[in-house]
Amino acid sequence: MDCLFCMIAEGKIPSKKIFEDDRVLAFHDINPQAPVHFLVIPKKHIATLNDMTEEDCELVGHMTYTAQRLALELGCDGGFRTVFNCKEMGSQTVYHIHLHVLGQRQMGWPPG
Ligand code: IU
Repeated sequence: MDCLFCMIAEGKIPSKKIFEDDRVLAFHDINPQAPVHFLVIPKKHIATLNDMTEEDCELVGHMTYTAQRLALELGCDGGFRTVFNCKEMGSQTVYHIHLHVLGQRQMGWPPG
């Protein structure tokens, strides 16, 4: 499949891997926006959050739990930001869902 994050999940394109299991992969973002900035992706191809179905709920819950666990392992015990960008208006650029995890700096609100 012609999807960059599928190829990263399959190990065909290298990434700075943090964690992997049978369902998800976590790796450092190539263009970090915070001292800690990694992505959690499902191995299953889901293009956008709008393409998620009820059967994906457990998978997305596992992505969220993985994000929390790794954020704490990387020292973000004071808090961190998680973001799913969805489609053009949400600034999504890679069409394979990914949970951004940003930490180790003070976040602002509202986001840009
Ligand atoms: P977005 O939510 O789709 O805008 O985020 C895509 C992210 O994927 C963005 O932060 C990129 O820096 C990141 N990324 C990456 O880590 N490795 C890549 O090969 C590519 C994008 I292309």
